[in-house]
Amino acid sequence: MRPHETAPYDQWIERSPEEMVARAADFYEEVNRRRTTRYFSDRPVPREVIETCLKAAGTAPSGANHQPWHFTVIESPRIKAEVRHAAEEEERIFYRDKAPQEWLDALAPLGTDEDKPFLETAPYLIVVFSQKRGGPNPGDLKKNYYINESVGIATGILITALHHAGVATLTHTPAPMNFLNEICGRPDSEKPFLILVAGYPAPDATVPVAGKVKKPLDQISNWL
Ligand code: IYR
Repeated sequence: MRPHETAPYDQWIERSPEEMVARAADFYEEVNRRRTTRYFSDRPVPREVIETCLKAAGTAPSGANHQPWHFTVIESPRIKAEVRHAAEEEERIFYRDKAPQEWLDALAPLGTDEDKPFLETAPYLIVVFSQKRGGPNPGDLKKNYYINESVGIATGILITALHHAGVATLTHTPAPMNFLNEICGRPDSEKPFLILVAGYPAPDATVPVAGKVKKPLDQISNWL
């Protein structure tokens, strides 16, 4: 191995097998209560919650530890309205013209459509960008690696951190999403990855029954 600076792994906490079993079960029970909803309340959520969850996302593993992500948090009602307007324009084209029937059929059980009021109602829109170039230090312009994998993992941690903190989310991916660079003032070297709508669910929020159906363990795994 080439010489590199090391430090003891001293933040690791050893757990007994019994504790591991219990913690795994507790965590499963908690994440299994997460649902994606399209109905949000406008009740405010403390900014510190979002900041801490973003810090959690920023701990994600990434290609060469380049951390190829950027999160723009939109709380301004004016800018949220701009995002809604642009997203609905794209979505109208998607639902009316672009989407093949097979895709529309796949979405039917989820009840999605071109109306995206949640983009204005929810207190925060977190726009996740992936970076083609960057590096661990400010100003780095090195090539990034495994960008989608890295940003996907960070986004997964962000969704889980928000859920754990008591914040509901909706992953929204208008296509194409280039309009987000302009609205968020991000460079062309960054690509919008998705919008995470975040806030309290509306008091009368619903979730599609089809979204509750998760494949059982024997359908998502095998052991050799
Ligand atoms: N972007 C569209 C369509 C859409 C696509 C998939 I795949 C979804 O899981 C949900 C929606 C929209 O946001 O409505």
